[in-house]
Amino acid sequence: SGKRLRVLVDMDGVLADFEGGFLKKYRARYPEDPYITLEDRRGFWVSTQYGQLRSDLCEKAISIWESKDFFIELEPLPGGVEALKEMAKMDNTDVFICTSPIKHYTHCPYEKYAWVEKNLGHDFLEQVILTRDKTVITGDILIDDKPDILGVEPKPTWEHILFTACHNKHLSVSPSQTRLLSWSDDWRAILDSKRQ
Ligand code: UMP
Repeated sequence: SGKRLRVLVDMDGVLADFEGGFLKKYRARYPEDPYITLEDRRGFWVSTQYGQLRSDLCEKAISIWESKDFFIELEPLPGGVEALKEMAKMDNTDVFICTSPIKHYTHCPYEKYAWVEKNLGHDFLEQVILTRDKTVITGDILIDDKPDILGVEPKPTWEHILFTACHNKHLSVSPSQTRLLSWSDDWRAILDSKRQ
């Protein structure tokens, strides 16, 4: 009953395995350099933690996701594609993929669309929102692995559901913050709790 539910779903770290894809390609390209295991990842910004490990590693990390084929070759995270397809078929539910492209725009925006077409199908391209500021996008729920989602709108319409990732799993978040531990977790109950 009532109005439609609008669900915004982040891409990197929620649908696509950014961290796993990064580490694999970083180690292949810089085999002599130190790296951070996924177990030891802390903080949203990979480049910041690599820069703390050794100052030259910040730009080496950035070189990985600025490379051609980085974003298109990311593996889907377990259950994400299936969950999105199911969500999109639900009554009174609108699903959008809401993702921030990097500013080095040569490959990333194109490959994000190509990833959606490859993994979710051509029709799902209608649901893609590329934005560097998610606070200006209206929705009921935003499922995202970034702990702090800030922008020009101080009161976004959506409730942030924190999707657990290697970099945020140790964070103690506020009691009011809901987590989705993985796509095996009860995302349907979270959606239902937001329906009027
Ligand atoms: N990203 C960086 N630096 C990092 C980690 C990620 O620029 O250290 C990029 C990858 C994604 C974007 O394109 O930031 C994050 O987008 P969202 O997951 O917030 O949509």
